[in-house]
Amino acid sequence: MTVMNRTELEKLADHLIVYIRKKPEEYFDWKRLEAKLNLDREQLDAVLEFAASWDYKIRVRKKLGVAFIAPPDSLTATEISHKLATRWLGRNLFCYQAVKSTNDIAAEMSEQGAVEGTVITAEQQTRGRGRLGRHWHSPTGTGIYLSVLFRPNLRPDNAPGISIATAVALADTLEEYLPNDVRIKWPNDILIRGRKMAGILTELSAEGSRINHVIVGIGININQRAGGFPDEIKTIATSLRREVKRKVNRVELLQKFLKNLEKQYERYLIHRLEKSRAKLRRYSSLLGREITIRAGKSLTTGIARDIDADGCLILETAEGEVPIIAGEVTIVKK
Ligand code: BTX
Repeated sequence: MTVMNRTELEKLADHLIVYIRKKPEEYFDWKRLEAKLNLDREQLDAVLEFAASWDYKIRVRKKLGVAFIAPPDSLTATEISHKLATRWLGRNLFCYQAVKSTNDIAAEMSEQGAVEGTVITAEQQTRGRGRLGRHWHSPTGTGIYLSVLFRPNLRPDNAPGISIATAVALADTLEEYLPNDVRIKWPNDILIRGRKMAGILTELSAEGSRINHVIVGIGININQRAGGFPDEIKTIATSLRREVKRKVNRVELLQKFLKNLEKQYERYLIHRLEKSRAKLRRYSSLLGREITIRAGKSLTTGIARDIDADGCLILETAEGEVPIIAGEVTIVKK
């Protein structure tokens, strides 16, 4: 028998799973599988062992053959690609167990020429980042941490709007699980009943008036239990599981999100946020409220009135209406 290397095993295990999952719980006999994958029995055993290491539930019977029982709740390329309904987003997909930050990997891949729509996911981040160097708590197996590489033919000042378009795609996705409770806290947080369930970190690389890439990093708390957050964030964070009171399939949610994101991004390239403004108003947690926005050292206070087609928050100040492109928002307490 020829010994297979890891890449070959990975490819064959992927083929095997795609093939047997077409008829769950039905046995595929050994001869059929050997012929399908062009392997001898010993090689087939090695492939099965490899597939089992991905936590698939596969039943193996000496006399009957092999049956697919259930997929794991893990973010593997095989799982995410199976039934992924996007045309281009996430078709170049890399799934890791543990990384420092998926945004860093996306930046490295961008340097090496990765295509637009490349997606990086991880089960865990050891140095997940928020904005301004803040930490993003990214424990293993419970959240979704991903980065998407975009190469839009836009001006750099159009990049922040991509972050808002992403927030709309994410809010649309979460709304399926939590009708009426999803809010976007401009520009980059998703809140459920006042607590943060997801955050978006957008990083831009540009030369002059040309965008080289926009990397959008998204962290979503999915299956953390109510008491599963560290002390620093336990009063401000929430997870989908905590809100819907059941475990949620992360792969399914991610597939829906990627589909929504593809749509929102394509729409943004043509119309900016013009066609999403009604939605943005409905999702916004800030409109009508008195807020202060910090951008670098400058502070602006006023009433949040609207979000324009470029994603700017329109603030009504003592000097009139001012569009603000980015910043940290605090709500002024009365
Ligand atoms: P942010 O700066 O708005 O939020 C960071 C703040 O949110 C922290 O200071 C903390 O108070 C709170 N926080 C930290 N972790 C969590 C959490 N899991 N749930 C709720 N609140 C939390 C938001 O930045 C942008 C986060 C983007 C994260 C993604 S994950 C994939 C990609 N890779 C990467 O390194 N970052 C992005």
